[in-house]
Amino acid sequence: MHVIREDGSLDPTLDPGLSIDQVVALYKAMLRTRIVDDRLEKLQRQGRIAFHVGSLGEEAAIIGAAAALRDRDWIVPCYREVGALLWRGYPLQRYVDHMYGNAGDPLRGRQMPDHTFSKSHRYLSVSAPIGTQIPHAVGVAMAAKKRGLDECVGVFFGDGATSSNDFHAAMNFAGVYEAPVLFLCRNNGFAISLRTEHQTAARTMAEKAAAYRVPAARIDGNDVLAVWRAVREGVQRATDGGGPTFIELMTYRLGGHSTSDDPSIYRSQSEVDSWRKADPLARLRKHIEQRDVWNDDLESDWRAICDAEVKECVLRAEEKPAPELRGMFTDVYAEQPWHLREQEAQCVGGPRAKDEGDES
Ligand SMILES: Cc1ncc(C[n+]2csc(CCOP(=O)(O)OP(=O)(O)O)c2C)c(N)n1
Repeated sequence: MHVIREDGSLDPTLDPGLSIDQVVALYKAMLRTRIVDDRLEKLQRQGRIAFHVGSLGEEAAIIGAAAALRDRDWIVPCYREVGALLWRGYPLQRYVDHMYGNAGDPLRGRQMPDHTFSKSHRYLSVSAPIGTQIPHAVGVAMAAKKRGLDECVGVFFGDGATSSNDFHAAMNFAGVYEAPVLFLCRNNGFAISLRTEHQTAARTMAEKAAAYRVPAARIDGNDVLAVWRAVREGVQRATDGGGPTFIELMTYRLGGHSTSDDPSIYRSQSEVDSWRKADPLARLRKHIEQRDVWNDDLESDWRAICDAEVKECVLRAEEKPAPELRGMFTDVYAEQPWHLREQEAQCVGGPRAKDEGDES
């Protein structure tokens, strides 16, 4: 399904009717996410952060879906959806602090970079094992249903995750109990280096939903308005008591799997270049330029604002100290057990504690 046509015009029969301000807000969020991504990748290459998993080329799928969910709906992410968290207003500084694992990181440097969470933004913790978040999402949805709450859950995962046990357990459960959950499958063509057609015999990911009697749609994930429309329809179904929806968002991972990956080993530059022509940002920009609400000046102003914002967050993050060493012993239990007290005493007398003292 396409809403924004090749020439930038909208298909009037499919236009979801967002205001022009909402459409521009989507574009700005997508561009901001891309600028953040680009800076984090450079910081990793410079050895200033350890790791980053980006969303280059998948911004429409991620931000379009986040925008179509309501504030009270839960997002259960994979690891590539920080754009959805930023869309919900999560402070960029807190995210950059997390990427540095410094004292400002809510996870105190104990998780991998890009594995953050925010309860107040209804964004569950990223879990690194593939597919494990999918049954969690169905559980959250079932809890909302049992409590009679008007809430649903959007769970993100990649095409590769549809080959995991957890995907099938979650789909089965959601189908049987009509859980108010949206399965948001970003089909970006790869599970790291493995192409989709090599990890599943299914022709589409959406057809897997049929086995569980879960209604499914397969749409252009690089068309942010098509994403918005499909996800909002799923939200409506869930809130009407119609249960789950599976949405296959067809897209392409323009960057590496993560900063630890070299995609040139398993795919050609010409393939990537051909997908660049379907860049979701270029598509949306064409549309908003046509409607006279965007131009080169506004583009460079917004880029400058985002660049300055990220730069400032990086400067602040680099000024912050490492998390306090004793924190890992003191914030685990309400009352510290004797063995942690002992370990804490040994640790704070050890060599790393000395470094901490030297720095302060
Ligand atoms: C259970 C498990 N097996 C293997 C991995 C290693 N791994 C990390 S990401 C990934 C690929 C996942 O691909 P997909 O679900 O398509 O998501 P994408 O990265 O393309 O967004 C794999 C195999 C893991 N994290 N967990």
